[in-house]
Amino acid sequence: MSSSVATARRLSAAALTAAAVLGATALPASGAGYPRPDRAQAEISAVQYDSPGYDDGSNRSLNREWVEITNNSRRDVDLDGWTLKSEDGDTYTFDRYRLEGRSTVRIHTGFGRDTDSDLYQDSRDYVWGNRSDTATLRNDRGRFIDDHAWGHDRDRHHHDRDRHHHGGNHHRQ
Ligand SMILES: [Ca+2]
Repeated sequence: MSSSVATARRLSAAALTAAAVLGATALPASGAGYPRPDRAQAEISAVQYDSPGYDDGSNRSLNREWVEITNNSRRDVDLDGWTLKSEDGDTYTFDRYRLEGRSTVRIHTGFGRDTDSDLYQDSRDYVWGNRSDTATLRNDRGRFIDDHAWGHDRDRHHHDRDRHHHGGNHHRQ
């Protein structure tokens, strides 16, 4: 195919058009022949930290704290053995769960009955920090897939750096 494209460059405009059609026909085949099996296909798409309303510790409140993971590929992703971890080390391990292509699963903190779209950590306490935390997703081999940070974490690092370089800066909230 590449040799015919090279030849086409030396042909007339009419022949070029014909060659372009040929080239376009050949394109999908070469595109599909470029596999990326190790590409991360799942990501943390949303986090509802700080359950809406007063944190009374009820199961209802715990379940309104959640993390969502989205599979952006067309293929199912087997999440069995994958982990979702907080900065404190609270770890949820997926158990025999497949996330379908182009779909999202919500992992609630409290108790509940797992479905295809909703999973439950069955925790009696909040997992995600209201002020700051990082949710980290790793696969069953412990390989980093994605993380999602919020709150003061990055500010704090900057703050510490600022204090280090400028000899104290306590004005930031
Ligand atoms: Ca709250």
